[in-house]
Amino acid sequence: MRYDILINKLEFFGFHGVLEEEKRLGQKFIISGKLTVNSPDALKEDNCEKTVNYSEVCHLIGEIVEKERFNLIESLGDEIARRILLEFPLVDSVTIQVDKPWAPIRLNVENVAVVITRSWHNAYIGVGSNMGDCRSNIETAVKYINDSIFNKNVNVSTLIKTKPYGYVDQNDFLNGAIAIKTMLSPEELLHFLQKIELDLHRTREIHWGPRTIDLDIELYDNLVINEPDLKIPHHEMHKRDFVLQPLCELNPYLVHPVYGKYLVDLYDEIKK
Ligand code: PH2
Ligand code: MG
Ligand code: MG
Repeated sequence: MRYDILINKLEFFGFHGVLEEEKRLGQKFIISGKLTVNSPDALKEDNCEKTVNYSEVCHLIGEIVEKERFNLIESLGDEIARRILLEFPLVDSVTIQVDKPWAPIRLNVENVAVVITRSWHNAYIGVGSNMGDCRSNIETAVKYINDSIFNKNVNVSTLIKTKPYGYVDQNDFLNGAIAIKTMLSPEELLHFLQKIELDLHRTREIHWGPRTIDLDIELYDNLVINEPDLKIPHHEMHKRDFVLQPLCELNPYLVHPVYGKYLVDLYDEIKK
């Protein structure tokens, strides 16, 4: 059962702001939020253990607003949303409004505010390596993904040795797939993966050429994105056995959002 918990106008005194006097004198911040909870049992059992205790959420918000310091109310709102998602696993999605009623703008204004939403998304990442110690490169990339404060539930498929596809004059690859729950947007996830590639000394000399690590977003929920530098689903995933085989091991009944077919069926088509 999915339902919403609303928190209206929690008041705190904090020291967030860009101006020196805001950091020194502090001011009032008012937080409101909507948490979407997914709990199969809370309503059936009438049991607080099976839901999200709003009192704990309010105290967590207080800790952040009163003890931490941000320049932007955007950053404050995002930190509150992120911490609620991480600390309350039954929350799927959270929207936080931060009001700053005393904002020093030398005009009469009732209030300025930001509204930030963060949610858990299911993403599937294809991983490949054919330079250096391939297994260790992939393990390092998985560690980066696991350690990120924006991800949870990281699952890695079996790693398989594959022949190079496309540009064939290069070493065999080690390939796999990684399933994650992430609160990063698709663009943020792309940048996060590119940063890992850079840290692992990925260079881009030959298109589709040898690489220490390649991390591609294959699927992100059932989203379709067609931007010059970001295509989801990965535009070649349905043709590649080294992508489909490990993905099918993790979840054969994922549906490709463009072709509307199960991955296991797409994999059968290219195996023929
Ligand atoms: N990646 C490519 C090009 N060709 N071939 C295999 N076997 N595995 C890969 O990961 C791979 C490839 C471009 O990303
Ligand atoms: Mg690739
Ligand atoms: Mg790539």
